[in-house]
Amino acid sequence: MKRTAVVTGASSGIGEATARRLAAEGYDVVAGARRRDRLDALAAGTPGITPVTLDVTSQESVNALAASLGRCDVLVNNAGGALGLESVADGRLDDWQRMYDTNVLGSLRLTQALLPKLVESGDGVLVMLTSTAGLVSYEGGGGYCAAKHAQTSMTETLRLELVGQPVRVVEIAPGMVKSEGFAVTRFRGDESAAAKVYEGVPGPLSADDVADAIAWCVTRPAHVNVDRLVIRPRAQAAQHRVHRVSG
Ligand code: 8X3
Repeated sequence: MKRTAVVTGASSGIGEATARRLAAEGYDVVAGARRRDRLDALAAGTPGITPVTLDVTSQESVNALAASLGRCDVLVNNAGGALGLESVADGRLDDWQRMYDTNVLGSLRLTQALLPKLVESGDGVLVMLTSTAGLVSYEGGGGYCAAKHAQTSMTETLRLELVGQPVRVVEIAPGMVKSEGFAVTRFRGDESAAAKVYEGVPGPLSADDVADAIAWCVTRPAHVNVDRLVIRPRAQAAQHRVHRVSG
């Protein structure tokens, strides 16, 4: 029986790359996201991927996904993202709410819905895509750092609560990843502001780099739990210490 992996936020960036990579590793991949047209294109070009319309902020949508699955061996909670770079003083409540709802509660909804199947698989792997923003704080990061810190804490708690059960809990915390959409969403569609994030950085990570790390973690033997994998480009020694070259 082939193992099944569910990947959320699979219509672009790290989620899409992870869906492709896990399919190449031999998993039946259930790729969930809201943008069905993009999922269909992904599935059409990659054998082993089943597209599922999924809104992680809707309990109904998450329940429907869970009910449709015969099994689940791997869950990659990737859906989420950043909105805005305002200071805490100027932060927009609706942005903070949205970031909490997608990054934290979205992961919680999927985890609660699929945990029984992960346990049942006998070797379940739950992967949480957090961020280095879940480990440190930075100016303008307010709502995103708060949400990612919450997700990091939830991941640690889960690992403690699940000890003794056949489920590994893996946290992947990427630093600077130049992926389609992340910075553009954060800057509310301003492409040139988004491009500046990566300006002069020799070799920011790609979505494929992160997918590679995820694939490595989930394909370790069942007794090996990679608790947290922090992955940054060589040019980013720390959140504020980024090497840039002028063009
Ligand atoms: C993305 C990393 O530095 O934009 O999760 O917070 S950062």
